Amino acid sequence: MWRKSLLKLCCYTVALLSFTAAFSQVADKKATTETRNLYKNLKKLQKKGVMFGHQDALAYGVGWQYQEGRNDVKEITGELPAVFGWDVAGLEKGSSVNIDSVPFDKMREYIKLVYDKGLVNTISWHLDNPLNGKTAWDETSGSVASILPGALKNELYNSWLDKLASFMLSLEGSDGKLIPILFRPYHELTGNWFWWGNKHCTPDEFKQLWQYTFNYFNNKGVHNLIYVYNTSDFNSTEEFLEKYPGDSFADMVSFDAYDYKGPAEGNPFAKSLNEKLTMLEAVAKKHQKLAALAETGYEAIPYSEWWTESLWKAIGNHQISYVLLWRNFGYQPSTGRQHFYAPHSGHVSEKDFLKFYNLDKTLFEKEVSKFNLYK
Ligand code: BMA
Repeated sequence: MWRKSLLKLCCYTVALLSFTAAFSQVADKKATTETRNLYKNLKKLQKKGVMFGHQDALAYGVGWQYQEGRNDVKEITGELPAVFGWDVAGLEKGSSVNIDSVPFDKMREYIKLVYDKGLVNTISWHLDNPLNGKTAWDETSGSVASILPGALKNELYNSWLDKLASFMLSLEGSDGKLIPILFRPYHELTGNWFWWGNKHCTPDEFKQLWQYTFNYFNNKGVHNLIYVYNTSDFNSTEEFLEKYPGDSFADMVSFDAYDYKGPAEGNPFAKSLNEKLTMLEAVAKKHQKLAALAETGYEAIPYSEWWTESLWKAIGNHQISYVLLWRNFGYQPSTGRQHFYAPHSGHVSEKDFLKFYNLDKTLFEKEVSKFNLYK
């Protein structure tokens, strides 16, 4: 009798373990060991705190460009961010530099440096419109439909994916392993400003595009990607998930949100960010996915307490893997504005940023590299 019960118990345990294992697996069934480890470890780390990320952070900052060892956040805190964002727009056209003039050869070196330190790389793609050659901000409806199998621009799109695939496969760490990347294509999909955006394709077309891209990379042997689904604004979980390609095609759910107004009138940014994070967390929990605030910031940070009074008030009670601040370009002649989102030494929000940095639950270079994310 006791033998039978023991057998039953064993069966239950095995079933439970495989159920849990299935949930902690990356969408790409052939993902490399390092990619699988990263995913599994990010899930653990998400329970400890939120990693701080910054776009293009090793390439340039406010008042400097391509100076080895420099980084705006490190010059304030003594530590690098934990997550580094890169954008590969331009790669599809065979350009040697990206949309913001970062040479791809340098980007590859930075990505390696980040991986060698045990930190995290994420890639977005502001790709041109394959239908008409205009920029990512072109709003021609029907563009998504034009690159699906059998449609006019499918071959062209394939040739772009080939270029991206070779780039992904050229990312190698000092240990000779392929570097895992949090890949966030077709971002801010609920907005209307990109050709893949909300009004410009149907949910079905968008899902087809995502699944096609996923399968294409898979067939090309690209197995170092963790797929990040990303929206801009949304008012409900249904709206957030309207174009979600399915649990077998995504690993992380995320959105982008920027502050344009500051703390006046009840801090609308913090209030709405907090509400959206509550919805995001619910989605992440239900679908057993990682969660992130994939882009945020208040351009030039005119509010000196923004880090603790706005950002942290909104995110502090939520479980998210990382928060990424957009790029520190500096003065942008095309807009006549200062374009930066993380502080630099001497900035009015420096003191407050140090408070944010010192919080137990904000994670930077040291804590994250100790975590051995790829092992
Ligand atoms: C935008 C701005 C642009 C940039 C683009 C792609 O939000 O920062 O200046 O070209 O992202 O990185």
